[in-house]
Amino acid sequence: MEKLKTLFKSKADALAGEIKDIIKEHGTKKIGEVQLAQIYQGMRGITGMVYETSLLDAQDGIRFRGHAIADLQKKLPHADGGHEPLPEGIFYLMLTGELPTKADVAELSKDWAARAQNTPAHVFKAIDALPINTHPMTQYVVGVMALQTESIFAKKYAAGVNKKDYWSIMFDDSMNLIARLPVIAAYVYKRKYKGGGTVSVDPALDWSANFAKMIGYDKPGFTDLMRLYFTIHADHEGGNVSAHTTHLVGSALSDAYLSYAAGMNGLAGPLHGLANQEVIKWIFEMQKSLGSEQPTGEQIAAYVQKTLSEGKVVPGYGHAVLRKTDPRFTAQQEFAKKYMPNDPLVQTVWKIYETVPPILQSLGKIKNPWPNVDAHSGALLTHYGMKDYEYYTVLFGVSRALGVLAALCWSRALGFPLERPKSVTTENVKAWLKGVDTIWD
Ligand code: HAX
Repeated sequence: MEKLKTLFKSKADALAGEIKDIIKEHGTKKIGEVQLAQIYQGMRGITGMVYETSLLDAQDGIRFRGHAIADLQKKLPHADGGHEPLPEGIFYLMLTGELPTKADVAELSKDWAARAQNTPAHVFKAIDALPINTHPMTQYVVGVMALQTESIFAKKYAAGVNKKDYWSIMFDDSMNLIARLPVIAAYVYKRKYKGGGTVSVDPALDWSANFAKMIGYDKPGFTDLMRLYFTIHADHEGGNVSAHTTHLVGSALSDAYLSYAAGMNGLAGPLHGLANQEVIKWIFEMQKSLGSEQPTGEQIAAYVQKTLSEGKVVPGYGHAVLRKTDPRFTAQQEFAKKYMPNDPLVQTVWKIYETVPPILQSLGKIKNPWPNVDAHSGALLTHYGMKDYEYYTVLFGVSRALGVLAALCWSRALGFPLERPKSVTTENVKAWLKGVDTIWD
């Protein structure tokens, strides 16, 4: 992978120079202003960090280095016989800003398969120490944390390393970690749902095909679904909980393992990545409660009202930034239209899509009534037989590694400092409102 590493470094050096000049010339210019409500309400809309790998537009959705998902489905290399982009390609794109060739992507597949060999036994032992009913996300994060013994960054930092070399050891750690994540994820799956067993990587397969094979899902279509899934969940600019957490923890010079594990703990929250399990759970509960596999629009509407009246959210709907249907939802809907248009669960997801937005809109307080990425994925996985919905967020987590670790390489290469925003107390705020000098003035 020397070629990719060298290409990344050349891009990073060029950008680091530009950033230096930008700060020197324009560093005192203001970007927006912060309103009091924003600091109480989750810092929505405050531009507060630089994150190179992707950018989210409220109307158009995510752009990976300027490319929309629908374009990338055509522009990124596919596996022989496959119809969806290989996630290796989106990693290459996020890391370098360049679209990879088929050969670039094949090289990455081979490199990751090689790095994934001989995952240390203590990683599996650490997972095995947990009760079997432990949530798969917890088992996954414990596996990642156990693998931290392999961090080159941590070892070299302890021995004393020049800060100019941080990028290189962050790159090596990121590549090793990404390579082994499907192994950890597959081990957790087999342990929890298939009575256990070892997992091993086939050097001839790509990252997604290896994962599908390790978990025992070799049905036609599932591997391609994994390629699409791992591509579209990879990144969503820097402010979302998993990306921001990884970035924040990494800013303390925590290594890739520590930083990514922290991000995964954020992904495991129900308002973020866990929403994919919540969606399918909610649909199964609705079907059970109504005694119907394919409820009508009226039945769904009544169930949505019941959910809202119980003080719960409708999972899979709404977004902190997006104000339109998530293009990641649309990409999955297109996949379903092509391969499983008559699946009753898929049709129910589409019926929910017709029914929910007007109801949420009518409440008058929800800024985005449209579906997000999590509204569709469970129906696709269930179609291929994967009904173990508590596992779904692990799949999201494997994919998210591509974005947050590419971004972490950028943060170290650009020498981004420790992140440390200012906080205030309500006492401060009240004093400030009365015109008293406060510590932030
Ligand atoms: N169902 C019911 N109420 C909702 C709602 C939904 N789907 N989405 C937003 N609201 C409510 C909020 O809870 C909030 O209510 P209160 O004022 O009573 O606190 C109000 O509408 C305003 O919220 P908002 O400004 O529109 O949305 P936020 O930026 O605060 O929150 C969330 C964004 C994604 C957290 C929110 O839409 C939500 O809870 N959605 C359901 C959970 C979900 O699908 N999460 C996954 C999001 C995508 C993602 O990260 N995937 O990993």
